[in-house]
Amino acid sequence: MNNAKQTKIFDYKLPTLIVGMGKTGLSCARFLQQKDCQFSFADSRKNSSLSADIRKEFPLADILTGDFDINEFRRFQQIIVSPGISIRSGLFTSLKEQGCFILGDIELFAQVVDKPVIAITGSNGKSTVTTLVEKIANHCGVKAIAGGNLGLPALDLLSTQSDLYILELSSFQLETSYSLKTLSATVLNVSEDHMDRYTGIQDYRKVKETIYNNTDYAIVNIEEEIILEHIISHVEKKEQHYFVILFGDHEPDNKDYGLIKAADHFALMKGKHKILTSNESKLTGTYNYLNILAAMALLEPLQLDEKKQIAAIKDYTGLEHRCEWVAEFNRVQFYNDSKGTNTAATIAAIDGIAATDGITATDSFDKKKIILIAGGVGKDADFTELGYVIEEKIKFTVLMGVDAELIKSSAVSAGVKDDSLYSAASMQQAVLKAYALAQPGDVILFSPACASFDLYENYRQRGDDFKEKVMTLIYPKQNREVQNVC
Ligand code: UMA
Repeated sequence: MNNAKQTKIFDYKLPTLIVGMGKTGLSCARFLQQKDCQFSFADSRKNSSLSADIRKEFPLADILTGDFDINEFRRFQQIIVSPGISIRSGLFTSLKEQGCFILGDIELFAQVVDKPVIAITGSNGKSTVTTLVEKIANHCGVKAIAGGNLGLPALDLLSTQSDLYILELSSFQLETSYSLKTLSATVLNVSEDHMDRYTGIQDYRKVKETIYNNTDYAIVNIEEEIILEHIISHVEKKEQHYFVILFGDHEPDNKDYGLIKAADHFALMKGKHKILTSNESKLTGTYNYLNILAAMALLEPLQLDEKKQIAAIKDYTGLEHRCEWVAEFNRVQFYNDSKGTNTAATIAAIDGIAATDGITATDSFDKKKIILIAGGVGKDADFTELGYVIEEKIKFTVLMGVDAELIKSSAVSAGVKDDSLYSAASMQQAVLKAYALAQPGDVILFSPACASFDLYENYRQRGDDFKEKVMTLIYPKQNREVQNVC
């Protein structure tokens, strides 16, 4: 658990090891260099994408490549570990036992930041909420900048001299943060993800919950019952002194945020006060309305002008790679949800797409208009629920990537007929096959429910590839890959 009392103060005079030569490693190195702190690098891969840039920028820094070696690591009393590397391995556990300070970039950030921080975690929607909070704050005249897991490393934000920092935090980053003090913080939701790094969902949830440890305002999703129980218990036992604001798909009490369903829309409410209606926002899907409520709750301590907040919300179009509309071709719509890297995200995307089309869930599901392209690295996830959703709501499914077979067998076990399941060896094949199966009025949704690392550097590259293949379909190039889809 995060605990300010246990935190060690980072000592810039001690030689430090930076593990991981990616974005985080680079930002830590730049930060330490400004502080005249000596550092070395370690990376278990010989050629990571940024390593060449790092070698160029820090030609004198020692670089340890190849398998991590405890004897080499032992020379350092401080080790900054990038989020993609688990600190639960025997190597880091024993270094910790030997007194080594193991931390992440967020801990370094926490020890120097002198402006308010809003922190957001959750299995899904965290990038949407993070960028929405940033947009609202700026629109209301607060100089705010967002980063962290979102893409711009936290330490890089400091040079912007902002008045408010908004951090999207992954569970990996929370594991190596101990003293982050926040103005407000939230766990948006918890569903199975990264099960290759955790012993189960309880373990994963426990790490996510540490985001509340040192916050003034705990913004809690009322549907996350286990977290809510813990929060109430901390308040009752006076272990924590935060204000608690709830948000959720419910009629809210006075200080809380909720949704009230009307005939063809939702009212987004703060207590009895209607903030706006769902059809005034460009975002669709209940999960997105909850994201808006969470963003407003997170900003509540700043007491911003409500009219300006609403104007910013109305103007917010959502994120690239997150249920992003790509094109319409012969009355077939294409959506890119490459950021849907777990089953809950993909299920939410399927529901959201139905709402986007202005068709009710029942209509859409009876007629089954959605053709899903999914697959990639499953991260040891259980695809059972996705199988049922495919059976109930998806017309055809095209699967690709290393764990395509796992999704296929879950779908078959849920009762999906074999002849509605297809496999593709590449994105181009997947797009061509999905389009070949589509009728006018259908929607092709690329929402992989998996990570991208089998075929791509990251979800952005994967989403860009999907969009490029859709564009090639619409505006054909001469050398089109030969179709070979089974
Ligand atoms: N590496 C090793 N050994 C390993 C694994 C990785 O040496 O076993 C090295 C790689 O060779 C590479 C470096 O570590 O040189 C990469 O470090 P990293 O994986 O921590 O990635 P960064 O480039 O530092 O990016 C990280 C986050 N990545 C991960 O958490 C996996 C980025 O989140 C984040 O945007 C960035 O810091 C800035 O804060 C990405 C992500 O996929 C988007 N996050 C996961 C998610 O959203 O589900 C958690």
